[in-house]
Amino acid sequence: MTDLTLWYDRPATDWETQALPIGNGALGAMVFGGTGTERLQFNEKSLWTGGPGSREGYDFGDWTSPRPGAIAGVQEALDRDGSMAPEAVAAALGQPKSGFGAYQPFGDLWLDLATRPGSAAGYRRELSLGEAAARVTYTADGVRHTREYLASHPANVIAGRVSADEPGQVSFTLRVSTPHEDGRVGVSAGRLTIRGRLADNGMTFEAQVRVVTEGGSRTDGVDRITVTGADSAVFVLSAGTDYAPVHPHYRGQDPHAAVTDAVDRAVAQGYEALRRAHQADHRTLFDRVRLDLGRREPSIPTDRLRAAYAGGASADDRALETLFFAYGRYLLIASSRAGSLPANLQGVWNDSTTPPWSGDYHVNINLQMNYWLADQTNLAETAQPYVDYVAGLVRPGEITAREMFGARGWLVHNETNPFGFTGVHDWATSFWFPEAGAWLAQQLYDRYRFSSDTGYLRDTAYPVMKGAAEFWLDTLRTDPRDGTLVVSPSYSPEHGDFSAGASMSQQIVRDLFTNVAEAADVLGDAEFGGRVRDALAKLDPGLRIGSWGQLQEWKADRDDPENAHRHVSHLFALHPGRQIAAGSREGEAARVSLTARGDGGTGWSKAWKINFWARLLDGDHAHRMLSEQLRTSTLDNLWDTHPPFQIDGNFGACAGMAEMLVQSQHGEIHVLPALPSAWPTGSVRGLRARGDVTVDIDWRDGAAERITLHAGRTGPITVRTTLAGGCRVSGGVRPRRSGDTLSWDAQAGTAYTVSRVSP
Ligand code: FUC
Repeated sequence: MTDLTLWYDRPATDWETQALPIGNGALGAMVFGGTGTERLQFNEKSLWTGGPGSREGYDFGDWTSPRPGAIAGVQEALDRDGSMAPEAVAAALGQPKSGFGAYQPFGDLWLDLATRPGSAAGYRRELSLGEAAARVTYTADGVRHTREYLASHPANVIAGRVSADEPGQVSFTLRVSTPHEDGRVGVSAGRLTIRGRLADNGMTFEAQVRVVTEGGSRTDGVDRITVTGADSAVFVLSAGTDYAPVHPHYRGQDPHAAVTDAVDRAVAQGYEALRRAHQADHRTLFDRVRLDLGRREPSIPTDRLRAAYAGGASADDRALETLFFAYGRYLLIASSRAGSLPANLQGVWNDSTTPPWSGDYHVNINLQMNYWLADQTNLAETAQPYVDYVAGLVRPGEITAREMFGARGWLVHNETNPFGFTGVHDWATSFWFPEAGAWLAQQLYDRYRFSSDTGYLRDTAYPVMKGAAEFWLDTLRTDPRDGTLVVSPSYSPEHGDFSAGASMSQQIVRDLFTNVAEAADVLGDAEFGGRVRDALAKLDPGLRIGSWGQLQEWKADRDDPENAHRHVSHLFALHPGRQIAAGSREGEAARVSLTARGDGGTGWSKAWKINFWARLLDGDHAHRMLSEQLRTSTLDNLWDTHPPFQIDGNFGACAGMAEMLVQSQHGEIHVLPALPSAWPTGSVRGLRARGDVTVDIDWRDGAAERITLHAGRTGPITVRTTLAGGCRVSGGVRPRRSGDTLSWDAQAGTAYTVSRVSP
């Protein structure tokens, strides 16, 4: 089975650019596929330094001593002078990070193989996205060797099977290493255990590996297990820590019992049953969406496919784009499943004790981007860790709101960790971003817009959204320039000076208030809905058009048309917000700003620009950004690179490709809103639209031929499509037509097919 498979004709030597990722949300591994020594570098997502108990002392980023009047002082200076240098604001409001910590690698699992050096031929290393399995095969001295690895979510293990096409040919020594000085290894009865406590914060970690053989013999060493002359062998690994997502201590049970249980159950189940259950679980999610851009199976390995990619008309270019789309969904399934932390800057994969940006949760774009694809590409379940995590920020965020701002509600600033870090640090251009909480809450509401699940809205999303709104109701300030309500101090992420009322700040708060008001209507919270609407009426919407026709980044017109900064924050209202529609005055201004920023940027920046251009209904420019990302910000293993590797770009690009095919942010389902000329003919199955609708599309020569809408609930549906003029709709409905739109009242559980009527 080679469909949707990354494959290579040699082993990986480099972790970041070549090794292949498998994962089950909590556990992840990078497979190298060596022939002399095999390496699986592995992770467990809660293994973090920092937090409570950290040697440096942990303060949640909250001010260690009160600073009465500090924020007011900055606000007054901004009212007086209009702007302030980030360094000056950081000196007044920042504080050095203490005990923030970093995501840690767990260890490496090694298989020292008996293959004679230089003897391997016919080598293939692959990652099947459909099966969620990594494989290595080669022939040595006339024997075909095969290894397969998978990371099972239902069993919570990483498992591998080592086999050969002749009996008695499987021999290797399995050992484990860890970068953590107090990790101790022990072996007994075919079970290798590694256990310790992180020196920084005392977090307990444990991993176990059990080895089971068919034929041959197994020998336990002091710190390794040797298999000799077996027909095949299976290993099963599980790992855990005593982390718990509970404020304020963030510690729970010792991992020993759960790890032992997972490993023993998996061994008892047997590899075939484990594999079947894993694939059933994976396919339930992965198979919901299928994209066909007219691809053919490429005959060259994936690294060469990527190197040859030109963003042109070749079948290989379409194949790479299709693979990249599927890979985004695969990576989310592999790095974000219920019961664990959300995908961090590297998903779940990390080989460094000092990863870039601590491998943390950056919340001025990155964590949000990780989840843009979840609902759109029919993977709603994978966002559960995000929902739980954001809800878990409320408690510490309330303390930060009270102590720092004297406000009700909650907030989080620019970056956070698994230990409720909701306060500040002192890096001048990124320490201050109290809007992050509102932005995180936006996605909780959007999840409701996709699912129409009122129970979820009431019990989960609304309390978080309301708390975020309470914070802003208490802290917005009347702008002496024009009497509107503004955020102050306000900072457009990582760019320019501090001021009052930067566009992104205003747009995020407006989006939050709009969502809270809508939700309050649904849930009957009239009093709070009314308060929010009053504030909304006075709020500066952050949508000013400036002297060169641009959407202003700040309230004062100071945009530099030559500036190509990677953050394009002032276009929040275009995407992921919904306050700007293509074709409006603001939409045109957004286009001017985006054009000026250019097609460059880091990996995630390019991914965001795919989404922006798709929302501006410019499919060719969206595709040009996808091409830029594939040509210049994608590694041989198809990981996005900032540089270095950062997974947000994989997720953001996948979401952007979905935005090119279906949009639904403005109350109607827009089919093929931004189809590029490079994709003249194709089909997609299973994309989701807001209002609980699943969408299938076939298109030919750049136009839709057939659209099927699967209604999940009873209620009105409006579809915008070029088919509207000459089509028939199945399902016994007579749609109302208006220009390019068709509307009807849908019944839950019914599929409606819109198809072209030949003239
Ligand atoms: C934001 C970006 C950087 C980087 C970091 C992890 O701060 O501005 O480019 O992606 O997050």
